[in-house]
Amino acid sequence: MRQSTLIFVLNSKDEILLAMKKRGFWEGKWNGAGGKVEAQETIPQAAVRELREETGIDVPESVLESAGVLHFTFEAKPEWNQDVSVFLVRDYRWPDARETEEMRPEWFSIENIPYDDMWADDPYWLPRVLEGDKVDFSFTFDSDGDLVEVVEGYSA
Ligand code: 8OG
Repeated sequence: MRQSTLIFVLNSKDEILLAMKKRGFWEGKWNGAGGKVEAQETIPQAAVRELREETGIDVPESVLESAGVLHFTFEAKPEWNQDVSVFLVRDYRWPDARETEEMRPEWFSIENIPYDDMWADDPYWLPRVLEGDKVDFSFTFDSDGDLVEVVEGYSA
């Protein structure tokens, strides 16, 4: 199974860093930083690398807080099926994120997360992650790209 990472950075002003993908399949959606774990990497190493590549924010592995796992099934594209390890970085201060070729980062109030322009499953688990819960969900998308099944406690 393909392994991916997803990292949300929080600052001390109750803001969350989201990034707008500028091109490719996820174009036009806000999301955390993240991506595929390469063969020679551990999951935390991949999280640190993706965060740096996509936002310019460079943190040590020790500040990554594990926030759980999300399992995705794409009925029309099984090769996209993946397990995503979610991480939080809390109380991040400096230096600020920078725009990269791939991503345009922006800080949002955690009271005002733009769920309408995010993945359909995010409202199920992101609020819980922000409350400090460790999440464990499975989401299935059908061939139209619609979210058709939500299962909590999938890995248990
Ligand atoms: O490298 P790749 O393009 O596969 O990376 C996909 C990124 O998107 C990775 O960080 C995991 C993340 N991701 C999914 N599905 C979902 C989802 O439903 N919601 C959110 N917020 N992120 C997702 O692959």
